[in-house]
Amino acid sequence: MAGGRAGVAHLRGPRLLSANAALSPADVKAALASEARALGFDSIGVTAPGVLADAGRHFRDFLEAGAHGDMNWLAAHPERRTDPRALWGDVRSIIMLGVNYGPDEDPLVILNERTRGAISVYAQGDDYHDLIKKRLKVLARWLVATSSCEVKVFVDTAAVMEKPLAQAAGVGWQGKHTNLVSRQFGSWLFLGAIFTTLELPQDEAEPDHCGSCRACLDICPTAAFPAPYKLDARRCISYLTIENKGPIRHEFRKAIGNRIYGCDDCLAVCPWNKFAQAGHEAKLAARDELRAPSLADLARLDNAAFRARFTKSPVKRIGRDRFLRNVLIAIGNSNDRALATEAERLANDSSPLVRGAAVWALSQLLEREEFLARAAKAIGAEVDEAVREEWQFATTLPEPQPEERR
Ligand code: B12
Ligand code: SF4
Ligand code: SF4
Repeated sequence: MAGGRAGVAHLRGPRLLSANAALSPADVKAALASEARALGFDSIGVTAPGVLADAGRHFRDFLEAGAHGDMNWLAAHPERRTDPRALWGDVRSIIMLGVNYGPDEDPLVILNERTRGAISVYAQGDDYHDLIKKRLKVLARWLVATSSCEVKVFVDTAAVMEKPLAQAAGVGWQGKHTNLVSRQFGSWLFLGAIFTTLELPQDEAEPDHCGSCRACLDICPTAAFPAPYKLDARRCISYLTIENKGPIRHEFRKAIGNRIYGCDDCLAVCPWNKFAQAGHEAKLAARDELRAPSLADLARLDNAAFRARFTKSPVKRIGRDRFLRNVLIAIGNSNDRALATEAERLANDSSPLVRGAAVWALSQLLEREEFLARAAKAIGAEVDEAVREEWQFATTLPEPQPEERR
């Protein structure tokens, strides 16, 4: 997942420990792998900093096409992202690590429960950034103490192309959905990186095992893949529900269904998941209250209740208003007339973002006559231009089919 916080730590070690002076690079690498596994990493591989030539070209094409949308932090410093040596001139080896977060149930089943919200698997437990960063630091300290090198650790938030680096390090391959797929863990690996001044033996890159499969491309609800291996982030529900700060574009609202934070469809459908196992990390495991939360309950969260409910969860990052915007889109897609009461209340919320989404939800749930009467009263009283436009636009929408309503 994406993020904007500083995700880097730099450690400088004491001089070579005499006990380890005789260790060869291959010995250090083997000991590093067992140390990593003891710390709970499920996958590890080593690559060199100069491996991103193709990935760098693709990244620049992605930016030129504007596929990053409003993620300006992703477009900043392309020279660093596409060449780790521009990020840190002393780097000699890159150690890529993976943590399995495989779900213990099929993430697609919840999509049929329209009065409940679907939170993507990665966000149902504690925030992986915190957990993985702590572990990376412990492992990096071990390496510093063992080999008198310098290190920097990264997880997600720095200008590092983690997926192509992990492929070059043999951890998996970038599938047609653009995520890293592992033969052992399927789509469900979080990634982290240790850059070091140490020369370590490199692993072989993992070849592509997608073959003629295109399951992930075909399942995408918003047609976010312009071609295999290419994502237009602006169409991806993960971007729309997490990164996108303003109102969600009308063309995507129906397709979002009940996905209120991220999306797992392309990951979940991958046939390589048949080899996956449920993650073993308790902190990343789904909290019961985040597996299938009721939309009615979520619609009642104020700021304090939102923060309490999502303590330590990645969901907390988007804040209550953006989250309620997502919940209201799901309410609009619920076909449950009873949920119109929640949308009615939120149409008077102090946040224009929430009011605007509530208008759309009402337009989907109320009988047309009732909605038009409600709109006629509300438009004049609304102080925010964007929300007024939501009301006006909603009056032009075709009436939802009555048989679709419960
Ligand atoms: C920006 C970002 C997003 C954006 C954009 C996603 C994207 N695919 O670029 C958004 C918000 C949409 C997003 C969503 C998700 N993200 Co995210 N995200 C990132 C981030 C910060 C940067 C990724 C990046 O550089 N994107 C830019 C594009 C251009 O790079 P790319 O995906 O590698 O693109 C390659 C392909 O397009 C390919 N390519 C392009 N053209 C062509 C042509 C040919 C012929 C070929 C062969 C290849 C090819 O080459 C490009 C370069 O390698 C990384 C962390 C990091 N620092 O790497 C996490 C990361 C990728 N996200 C992650 C996760 C878990 C997710 C979600 C699953 C979360 C969710 N459940 O909602 C979704 C998955 C959506 C998807 N299908 O990708 C994990 C993925 C782990 C893994 N196993 O791969 C990462 C690595 C975070 C982490 N540390 O674990 N994310
Ligand atoms: S995460 Fe969902 S919306 Fe995004 S590309 Fe995958 S299937 Fe499409
Ligand atoms: S679903 Fe098929 S095409 Fe997509 S990543 Fe998995 S194997 Fe590759």
